[in-house]
Amino acid sequence: MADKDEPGGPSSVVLTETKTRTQRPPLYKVMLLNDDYTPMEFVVHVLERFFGMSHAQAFELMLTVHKKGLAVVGVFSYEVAETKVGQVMDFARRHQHPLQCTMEKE
Ligand code: TYC
Repeated sequence: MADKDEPGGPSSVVLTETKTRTQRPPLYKVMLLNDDYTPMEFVVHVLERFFGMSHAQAFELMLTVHKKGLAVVGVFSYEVAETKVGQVMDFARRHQHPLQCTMEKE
């Protein structure tokens, strides 16, 4: 009974289709929120220190947050975004400023 192989039986051939779709890791926007109390120079310093911006870039972005209420200050992997948010919140708290930094999936 060699001709009576059932599909999926011992001598059937299984063809596996491999879809090569590249999985990009999700990215997260890190945002700074405006408030009425944190000094402008402190925010500029935060942007220089934790986001590697020049003084001019940092000053411009600080003004954007000041005028618009919030701005994206960088886009990172989950782990890096979480670290940046933690560093900024910690630094602001230690200096007793109410500066808020949050992250959101892009
Ligand atoms: N609005 C603040 C002030 O006038 C400055 C400021 C800018 C605070 C950006 C927070 O994320 C911020 N002193």
